[in-house]
Amino acid sequence: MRVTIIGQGYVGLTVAIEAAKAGHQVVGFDVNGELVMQLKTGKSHIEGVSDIQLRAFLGKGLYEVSSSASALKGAEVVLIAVPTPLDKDRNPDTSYLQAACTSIAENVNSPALIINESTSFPGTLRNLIAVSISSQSALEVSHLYAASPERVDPGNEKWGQRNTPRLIAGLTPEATLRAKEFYASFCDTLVEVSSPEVAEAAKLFENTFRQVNIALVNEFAQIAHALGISAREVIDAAATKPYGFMPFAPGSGVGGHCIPVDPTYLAAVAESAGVPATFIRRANEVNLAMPAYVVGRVKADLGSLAGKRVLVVGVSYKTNVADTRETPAELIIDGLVNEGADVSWHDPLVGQWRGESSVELMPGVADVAVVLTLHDVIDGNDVLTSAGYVFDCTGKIAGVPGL
Ligand code: SAJ
Repeated sequence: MRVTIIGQGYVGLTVAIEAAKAGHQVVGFDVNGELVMQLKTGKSHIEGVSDIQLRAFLGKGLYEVSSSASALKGAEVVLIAVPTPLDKDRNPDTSYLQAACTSIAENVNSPALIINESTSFPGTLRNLIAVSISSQSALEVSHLYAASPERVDPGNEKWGQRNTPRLIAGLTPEATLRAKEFYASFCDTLVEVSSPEVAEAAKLFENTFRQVNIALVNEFAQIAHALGISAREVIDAAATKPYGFMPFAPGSGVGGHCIPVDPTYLAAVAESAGVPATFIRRANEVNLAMPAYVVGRVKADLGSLAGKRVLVVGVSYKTNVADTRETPAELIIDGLVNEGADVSWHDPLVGQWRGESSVELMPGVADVAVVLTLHDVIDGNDVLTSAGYVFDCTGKIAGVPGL
């Protein structure tokens, strides 16, 4: 089938390649002209899609990419895989979804199956996407609508599109059927749920579950430190319980495009329905306060940080990825600078960030090293020799203070 995917980020490009592998004629549409030019040259920008794969499907004519919405014309299936971030006030920002609906309304002039993969609040497909497209469509075109929230974990070598169970529900039985037929071509396990709202809510709940448990372990880490107990040893001890427990690790905060964001979509829709989401909001606050806690712990150990050379090790939001979205490193570096420290950072996966370059990990390069993310390529011993004092948020460097 002719499949057009709106958004060629870590979700859209991943699904595009999987659909091309299944023999679909895939067109990727992205408003980012630079990204489109890069993809046209066969250069991937995400873990999990290699340049070789990209070039192979470009060469076979099974994948093409465009920055023009006219690429949507003639699509039989349109997948929406655009960002659903928070705005500057940390409220849900559905502007990318709205833009995608306008592109569809203006270009998809024959009946198509419209599937939303972007994470959003329950009711988005029914009350935002379907309404927006039909109200903007010049012609009376009756599309089918379904929701199937993305479950892409870039770089995860165990769970990919084929073996990760996929939730599916359409606004009509025919839409559900057509969506299942489409995904069956590259997903082994399809889980039909009773409505798109269930699928949308499940995605938010999956990640809110993760966020509140991370907040719990972050709060516990502060309690354990105050009691002079190793939080990680306690967590490991609790994890010996073979049932009813799932370990999480304390960290410098919660970054990425999912965990800091999705729970706020759930809280917002709860409050719009008149139900307070105090627990979810509080968990967000605990995680957002971790950068200040980390700076406070370093300052408590060293006294004034004024004039100290501080090296932050690992600025991406999690191990072995180069993504810096919502990374706690930003608040931690700003907090250290506010204390008068002379801050530099080392992250071989990121390289360039906020107009600065990663510095080399050299012996004695700093007075203080604060480890936020320890990629596999970073040797903990090199961190130990880089500074006289090391504070480790990852639990991977023995014998130094940390979380
Ligand atoms: N984090 C902790 N402690 C933990 C786990 C994570 O502090 O115990 C922090 C990480 O350092 C990071 C943030 O939370 O800053 C998010 O980490 P994550 O492991 O949840 O990674 P993400 O954001 O890539 O989450 C994605 C999600 N996948 C989808 O939404 C499809 C999430 O549901 C997955 O569980 C997660 O990947 C995964 O397991 O890799």
